[in-house]
Amino acid sequence: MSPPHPFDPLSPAEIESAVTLVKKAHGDSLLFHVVTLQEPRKAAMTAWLAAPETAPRPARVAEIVVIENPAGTVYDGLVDITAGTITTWEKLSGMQPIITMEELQHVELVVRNDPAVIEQCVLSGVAREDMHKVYCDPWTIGYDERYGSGTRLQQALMYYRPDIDNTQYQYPLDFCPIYDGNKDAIVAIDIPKIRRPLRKDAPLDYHHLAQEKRGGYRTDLKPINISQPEGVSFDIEGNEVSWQNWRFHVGFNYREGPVFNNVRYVDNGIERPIFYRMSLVEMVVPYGNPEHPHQRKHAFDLGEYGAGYMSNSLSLGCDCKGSISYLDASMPTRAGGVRTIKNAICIHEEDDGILFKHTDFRDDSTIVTRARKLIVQNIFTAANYEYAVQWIFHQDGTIEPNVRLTGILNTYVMNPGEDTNGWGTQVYPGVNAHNHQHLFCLRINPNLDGGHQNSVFTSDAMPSPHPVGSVENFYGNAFYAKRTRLETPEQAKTNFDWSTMRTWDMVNENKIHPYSGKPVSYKLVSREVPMLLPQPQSLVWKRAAFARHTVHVTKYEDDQLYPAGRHVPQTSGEPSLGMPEWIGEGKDSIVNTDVVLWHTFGLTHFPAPEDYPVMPAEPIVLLLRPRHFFTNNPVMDVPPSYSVTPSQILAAKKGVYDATDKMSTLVVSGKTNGANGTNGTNGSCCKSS
Ligand code: ABN
Ligand code: CU
Repeated sequence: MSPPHPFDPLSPAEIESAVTLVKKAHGDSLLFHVVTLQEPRKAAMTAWLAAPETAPRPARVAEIVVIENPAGTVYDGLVDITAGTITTWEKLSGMQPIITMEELQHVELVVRNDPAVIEQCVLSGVAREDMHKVYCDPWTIGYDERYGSGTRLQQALMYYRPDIDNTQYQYPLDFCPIYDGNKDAIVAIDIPKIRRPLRKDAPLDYHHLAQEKRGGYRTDLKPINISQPEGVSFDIEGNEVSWQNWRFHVGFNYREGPVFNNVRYVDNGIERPIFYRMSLVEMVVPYGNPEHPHQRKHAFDLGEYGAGYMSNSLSLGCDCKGSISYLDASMPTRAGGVRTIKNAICIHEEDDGILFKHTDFRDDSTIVTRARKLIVQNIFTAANYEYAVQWIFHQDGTIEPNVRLTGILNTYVMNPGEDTNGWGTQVYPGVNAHNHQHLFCLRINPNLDGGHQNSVFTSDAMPSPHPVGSVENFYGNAFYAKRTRLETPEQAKTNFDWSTMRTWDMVNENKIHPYSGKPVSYKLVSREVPMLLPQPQSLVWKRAAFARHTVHVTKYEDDQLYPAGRHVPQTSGEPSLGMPEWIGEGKDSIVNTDVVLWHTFGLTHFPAPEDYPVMPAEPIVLLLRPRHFFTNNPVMDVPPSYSVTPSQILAAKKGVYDATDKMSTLVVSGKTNGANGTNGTNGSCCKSS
């Protein structure tokens, strides 16, 4: 069997051998929170990528994070799986590792059996014998100054479900138990000053049984299918994907979910590197209600829970439609076994509308070329929310990170007639959905055209500085793209600017485009970029330093992956971990060197009744676009649907290029007339036909 690609995630066998080594050396009762690939050091990896036959193959190394109970001691280690040795083993203090799904599920059992919680449930109006109808979403406590970081704490957001099929988030309970993972017990309950008893409003559910009772589903939808009768146009070998001119490796880990490495584009037969690594690395969801204990509600869904750990097993014809390939993902169980999420990533193609078109208005000579796209998707469920993360590769060299937010609002109970004080919305009787933000952090390490020496510029659309009537701008119409090179991490702390529609260019200044005279670049276009609303010096501001600006740029260092810190649960933000530590005074040069661009994007969510009981997906679209990268339009070789030249029009269309889709059908007054070509038209795209 050939060895794994150095970027491949750890296989089940590799996870098992790392765990076996650790257990042998440090005891059988450890709880495994992380067993994941430590990606090869970049220097070694780039050498291997350049000469896989001759350069040493990077070793397979596992990062390990365990908890040893009852003391709750945390250890961080590295295992060289190739050599069968533990190379580092470090005891941490004041750090809490990522939460596992097993911990979350366990807390619900503890909560249901805790006498003080039962008392509060009864006070709220839950019958004592109905504790099996009480549920909780155990969030890491975030940070609570009363407890600090030494003990492992979760806050249980409480709900009542009268019927197992009811929406969990409709009947929140008003108190919040605190669970201590080291003691395996509820150690406190936060009880609000104003009590809000359990509401009795009729449930509003979104599942099919409820919908059938409401009158059923709409009946005017005919099937719509993606059909690829001759198979797909992509190829996957292991985790290496090739599609059209794209080549990349898709990895996966517990935290980021999909990771893209060594992303390149074949340009006229030459493989041109674009990004060494690209992934979502963090997100924070701060909630905006200041009343205790809601001020504590802010989730780092990647750093605290892990997009990988929370990944859905995607299903054919449902999460993904058409001809689909899947990649599975393996991760440790807490006891040190292996859990495999089948179909954690799906890969497929879709039609993508018009790629380019032009018609000459004189004679209707025309060309129309349809686009298609390759979608690499992962969906994770962060308790109430679903995040469908799509990485969309376009034929023209554009990459489109695309996140769709759906699932269910996080909710809190309201009394009849209660004022939300503007911090939330009554989305259904008795259901208060608090204002919040979803702020994601994208990390990109460019290596444009093979050069690991890159720079980042802001690009601002600016009017000429010269006034109307001046020699330089007599008519006042002049405008231009002002490019500013970001010289240091401090200067690179930049924000979106609506007045200039700011974009950011990742640039290889050593490669100049022959026509434009500009360096090859990839432009980040992203316009859903809310400002972090928690104020400077607030807890979220301190913990989520990455979210203070739209873009940060740092000099590349191995292991600088997680901008809110390596271990996120219960960090106080004092000091702020991750990015601020790396940036320091921010005076290093980031010009023409190996740089990492960090981009925070997302949305501010003021809930509304349309979001209830389940939210229609809201998309956020980013673009990474080649600029001055290709000699000219790189997709002129994509076969058109139809092309006819002026001379061919004159020659009665002799020699037209006609690959019109014969499956397309003509619809007249809502009635399908049959396949194109059999419907009385000649099926060409040209309107004079
Ligand atoms: N959104 C916070 C969260 C995620 C997973 C599990 C619990 C809470
Ligand atoms: Cu939201």
